[in-house]
Amino acid sequence: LDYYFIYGPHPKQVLEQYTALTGRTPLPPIWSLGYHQCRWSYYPESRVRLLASIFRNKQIPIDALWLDIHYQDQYKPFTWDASRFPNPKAMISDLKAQGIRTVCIIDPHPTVEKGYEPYDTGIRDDHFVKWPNGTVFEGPVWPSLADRNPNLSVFPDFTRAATRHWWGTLHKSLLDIGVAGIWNDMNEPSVFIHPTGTMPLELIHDQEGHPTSHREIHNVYGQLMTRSTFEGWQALQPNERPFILTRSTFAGGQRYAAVWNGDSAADWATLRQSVSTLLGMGLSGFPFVGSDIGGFSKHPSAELFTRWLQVGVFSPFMRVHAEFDAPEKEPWVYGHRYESILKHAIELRYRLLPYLYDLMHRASCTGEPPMRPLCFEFPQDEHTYSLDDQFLFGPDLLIAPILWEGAHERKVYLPSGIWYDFTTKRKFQGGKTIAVRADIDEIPIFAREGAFLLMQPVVQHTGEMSGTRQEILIFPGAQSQREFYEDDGATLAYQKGGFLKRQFVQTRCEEETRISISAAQGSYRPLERPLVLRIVSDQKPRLVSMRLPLNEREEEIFLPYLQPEEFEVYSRGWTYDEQVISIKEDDRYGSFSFSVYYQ
Ligand code: NBV
Repeated sequence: LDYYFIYGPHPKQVLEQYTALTGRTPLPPIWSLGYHQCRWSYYPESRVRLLASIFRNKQIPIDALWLDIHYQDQYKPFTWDASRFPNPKAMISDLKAQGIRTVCIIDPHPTVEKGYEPYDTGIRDDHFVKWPNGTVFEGPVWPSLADRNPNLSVFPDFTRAATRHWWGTLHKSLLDIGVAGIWNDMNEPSVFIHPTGTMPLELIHDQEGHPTSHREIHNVYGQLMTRSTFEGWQALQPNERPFILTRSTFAGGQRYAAVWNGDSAADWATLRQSVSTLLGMGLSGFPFVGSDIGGFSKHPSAELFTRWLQVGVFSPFMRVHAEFDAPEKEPWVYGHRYESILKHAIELRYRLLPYLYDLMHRASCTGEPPMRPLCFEFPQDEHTYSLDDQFLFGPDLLIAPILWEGAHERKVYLPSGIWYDFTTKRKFQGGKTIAVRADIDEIPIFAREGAFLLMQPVVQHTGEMSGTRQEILIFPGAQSQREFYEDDGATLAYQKGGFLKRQFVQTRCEEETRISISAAQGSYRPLERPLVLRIVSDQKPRLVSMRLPLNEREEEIFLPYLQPEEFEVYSRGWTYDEQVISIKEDDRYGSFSFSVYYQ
């Protein structure tokens, strides 16, 4: 055993040092942070197309639809069932034209079948796990339950570099037709053998020429599978960001895949447990995590589904999923009232996407998870140590979801400092526990004094973001600052300077609040867009100005006051409504600032 002692002392430093050792999650494609709809399984093609059109007609934002094991021919990885999906390429490209990506499941169990390429090439080149006597291990998984020619499966030995490379190349057929994400399941590995549910422990893995038994490899098998998928993808599409979801992984697996916490039962105790599990995963170096919204097995009530989705808004990975015989779980199946509540929650996710994307960028640099326990930010406050039913979303938002059946209120602990109710903008003194009400359409959310939230209006998918107005919601304190990161959300151009980074600073004194925006670093520029600052304030200002550098001097331009109803229509100006000062201007990338004068 090798021991590593990580000093910290702040939890953020512990995680930074731990992830310096085990690796960090690369910046994901931005679409993968949108809303995902999945079930076991959506088929045939007409049903998938119908789903896409219902989402678009109802204007419920979505970025991805998922295909579980039934898209494959007799559960064989890297094949398509031609009767259910006669033309996957056309379907995938039609969905993409509507801003919806397709993600496909790939399990690590090719079928034993001559004439099936993964089996033939795998046997030829010695890619499968073996018994100690050298014969290839064959075990039952999905293909043994196929309707036609049920058969056993073989298992790639991902401990061999040549095997990882070969497995990676098999993804070409999927990536070539536009599949945007790969879902690695059953990679513990799961084998239908009782009572262990996995491979016999005496099986032999090559381990880069140092053979060892499955006893030693079991816990890293899933991670090695995702590594193989990730590296294969990098080789096939060198300028793309892979998106992989995995069920099994190991310390360091954050470099390759997002993780979900497996099959959840649709009950309240499991919802509560999922929150602490996701927080624990975040502290363990895995920032890109989520649970099956609505639960996987059993039938969630409309209330449970809604409360679960409200947690999902703040889970970095947000996917609804359902077991094979679970009822439908699309946002419209619970009737009009719930449809509109769920739609609003998904819209909130999209409004906060620029903030989440920035948090994922930070995670890629420091390991800090977007969804984090309070003790991660407030380690000096012992009160926070046992809180696992409320959490922070980035440094600035405190989320206190309703996790109990029938509950319309709950207790929330606010650490010391000033906090604002995100919706009503009401102010609270922290350092104590308060009681809050939250009807089924409400999520208790609090913003920390000094918070900057990078937001946008609702979009139907992430492809609509560039050129959409940027909104910065500010909860002023005496002085605070925040750096925000943006890029094209898709390619690796950011590694060569193709990003946009700038510093926002706010200072407040008696008669003035000033927001300064630094000159942009990096070469990425979104399409031309308006910038809207929203500053929470219980005082109506007298004047608002913008300062721009002008030939070594500074020019101060006073902005026109607009009535609240005019604000949407005009391209520049300011207004005051419901305790928020809104300022609109063209976004620009040199340094500039806004001053709000109260007297
Ligand atoms: O592929 C079917 C399911 C999948 O929907 C689920 O998310 C995984 O966790 N998969 C498990 C296999 C089911 C085994 C009983």
